[in-house]
Amino acid sequence: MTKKTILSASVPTGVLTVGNYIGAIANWSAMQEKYNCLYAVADLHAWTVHQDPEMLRKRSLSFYAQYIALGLDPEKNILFMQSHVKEHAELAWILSCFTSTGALNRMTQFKDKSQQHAKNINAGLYTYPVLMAADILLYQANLVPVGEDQKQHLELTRDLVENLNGKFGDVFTMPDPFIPKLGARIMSLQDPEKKMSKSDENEKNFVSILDDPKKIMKKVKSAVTDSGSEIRYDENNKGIANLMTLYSAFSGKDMPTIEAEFDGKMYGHLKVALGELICETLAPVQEKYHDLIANKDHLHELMRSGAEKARERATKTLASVYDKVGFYRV
Ligand code: ATP
Ligand code: LTN
Repeated sequence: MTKKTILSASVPTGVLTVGNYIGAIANWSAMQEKYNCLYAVADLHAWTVHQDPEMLRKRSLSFYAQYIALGLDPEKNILFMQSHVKEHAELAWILSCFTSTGALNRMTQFKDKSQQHAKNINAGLYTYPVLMAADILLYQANLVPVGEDQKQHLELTRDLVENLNGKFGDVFTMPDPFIPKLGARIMSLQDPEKKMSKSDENEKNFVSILDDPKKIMKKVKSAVTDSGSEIRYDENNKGIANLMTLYSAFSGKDMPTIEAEFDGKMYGHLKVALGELICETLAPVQEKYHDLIANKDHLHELMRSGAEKARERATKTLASVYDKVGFYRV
């Protein structure tokens, strides 16, 4: 049986957080054995909001190295930089001609981000979901692991597949979203009502993959919790529930086991145990990251090879689309 294809990506803005790790990258690496996986650093998407060019370049390399340090094996997965495969932009153009402005107007991420970046509501921000559809369809992905917030973009992708396959025959594979279980949504440390976000301006809200142990302990210890003291999982107690979710994700223990472990103990005990667990887990990741980043030539080699493998598939899909839509070929 041929393996199914998985594609996902994250945008190199801000810093990768433990939220990204638990909600995305840990799931990605769990799939590397069973599926054909492609994971991109979506640098083209980054420019939908303003970027400092040098910072973007640095972050893109850093994200790529963090993917590997967090467990994505470049031998088992195709790891690549989106801008290294120019077919993404080319297919996005075609797809944009089949996407109605009405559909784009309904995208909640566009509405949210337009409010956040009111001075820079650019056409790229508007057509962001079309580029994302191109990312997915170029590789004929069957499954797309994404968070709940990206489901609407995937629906738009599915509508495009229906539309184009209806007009031109089977051009694209219909992708399904692959949404991890709800517990995997990590909330902000200072405001557990909102999700932990990697581009949050307040760095106390997140633990970054590259934070040093002192910082991690400090951030976890100062996480907002309610005034109670009992360590019980209760969705209404968002602060403590979030710390328990993190503890569960990092330890692999379920909630009853965690409740038993902290029976009769205080919030402070859980915070210290969680902080230490995160530090322990991230120590080898950071070590690997620093080794990788010290050898840029090796990383560039991996990037070139990833892009080459990605391009092999992408050119096939794009050629077939160009044929179907009637571009003159010689
Ligand atoms: P930003 O806040 O900059 O928009 P983000 O932190 O939401 O970014 P994305 O690039 O949108 O990160 O997402 C990368 C992946 O990480 C997605 O699959 C997303 O669902 C997942 N992810 C992001 N934040 C969390 C979180 N707090 N908990 C669980 N998963 C998350
Ligand atoms: N929009 C996504 C990142 C992303 C993506 C993709 C995810 C860009 N291209 C293709 C899955 C498939 C996000 O913000 N998480």
